[in-house]
Amino acid sequence: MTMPDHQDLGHRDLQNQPDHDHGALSRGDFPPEFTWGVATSSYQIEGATSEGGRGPSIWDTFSATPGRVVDGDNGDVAVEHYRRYQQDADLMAGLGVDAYRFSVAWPRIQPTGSGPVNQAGVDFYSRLVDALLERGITPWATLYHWDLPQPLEDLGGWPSRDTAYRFAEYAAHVADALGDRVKHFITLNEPWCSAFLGYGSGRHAPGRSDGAAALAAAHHLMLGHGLAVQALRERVPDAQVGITLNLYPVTGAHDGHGVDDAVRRIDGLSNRWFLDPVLRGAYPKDVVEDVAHISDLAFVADADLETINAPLDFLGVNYYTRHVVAPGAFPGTGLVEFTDRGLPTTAMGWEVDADGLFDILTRVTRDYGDLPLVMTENGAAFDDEVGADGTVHDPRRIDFLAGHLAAAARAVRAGVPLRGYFAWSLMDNFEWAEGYAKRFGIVHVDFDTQERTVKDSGRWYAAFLAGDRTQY
Ligand code: IFM
Repeated sequence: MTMPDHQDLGHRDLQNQPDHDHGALSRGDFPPEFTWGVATSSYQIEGATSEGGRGPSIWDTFSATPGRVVDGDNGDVAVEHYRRYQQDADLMAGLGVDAYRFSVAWPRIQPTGSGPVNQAGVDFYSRLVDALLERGITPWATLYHWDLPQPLEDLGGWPSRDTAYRFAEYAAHVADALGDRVKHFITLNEPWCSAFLGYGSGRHAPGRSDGAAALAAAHHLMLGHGLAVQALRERVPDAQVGITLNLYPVTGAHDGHGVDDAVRRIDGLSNRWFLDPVLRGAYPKDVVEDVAHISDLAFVADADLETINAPLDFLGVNYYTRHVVAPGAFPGTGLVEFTDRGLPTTAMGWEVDADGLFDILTRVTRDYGDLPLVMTENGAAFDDEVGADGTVHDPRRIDFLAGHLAAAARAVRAGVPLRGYFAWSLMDNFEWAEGYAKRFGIVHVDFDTQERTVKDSGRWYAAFLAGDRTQY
């Protein structure tokens, strides 16, 4: 099917598109130039944390702290991608993907977070990029997927303004080293997680629990993003540059009193707190009021929002589930409860809600305009096992992917300028605070032997990419 020019669709009702072609889906339901890929991140797959001059990151420190990660797991070995990147590039080529989204580990490029580059670190990513290009796979590099150099955390971390400037310098180094071959850059992955899980709830590294610090971290992450966009554009003028946000449709659990306000609050903090500065150059006023008892946002300096609002080539959207909310037990406090609706869940306990993908994509286009969107992550964890015959049957992951791709195709038909889709993840890996207990890969990894086995879902994705029409 051909993609209508999105400019013509600005006034269409994005929510009321007919759901034709129900029951079968193929790559042909997406625009011909659509990018199909798989995604990973450095700390989750590389291992070799002490090799090649890499410095320590906040995730090394956090994982080494008892009680922080399930089973005391860490990324020291992970899935040995640092050593096995050629084999992994072969896997991707076997799947038939167009593109690979990986992240560059800041502590490999600058072991202390500032100063000159560590050549061994640059060389690793250079070899990886070459391995991809040799196989016809387009590299998409994320600059920050959560592995902040520990020395920068020791100096204050993301709540400190200086970290934003260090990030821009690091971005410039990566652009200088890889920009001759890498033309797709994502500045940050999910700054909501870095800020609010890292500095607010303490569930992620560096494990701090301080609301004011979390808000400052969010601001400096976005400032770092804006500065990095400038650095990338100066050095790689033909680069496509974006940022990846984890976005959620937010729905009320019932129609009762206070539900609309609960929805507004969670949508504000989960989505608009990042979308509005990045795409409109302003913080949402209602959320500024919501958080006033935590922070006066004195860290927002003149012109910061202009920097954060740097023009982008695309917005990366990571989608996993919907938030369903209700007012909490203490009326008037603004506290909100997260509930579920009894839908099937993944091993993460997240409800499987493909319609939510349609809802969030159409919402972003309706509220923020025609910026191209790329699904930079979508996938599911299930308790996969290798069968006696050596295969991994994961029918629920196939259903998940097919259902979400169908929702994405529907969004395209509704006029959303969606340009790409990256399955999370290429292979099982270190799932942060969950350690190795949650498997998101379309390729299974035996964490003892490092053997890779393409799961049924990987075979399904390969067949889809090869043009097969599949039922969903
Ligand atoms: O594994 C993570 C990834 O690093 C960021 N997005 C969500 C994934 C699943 O939790």
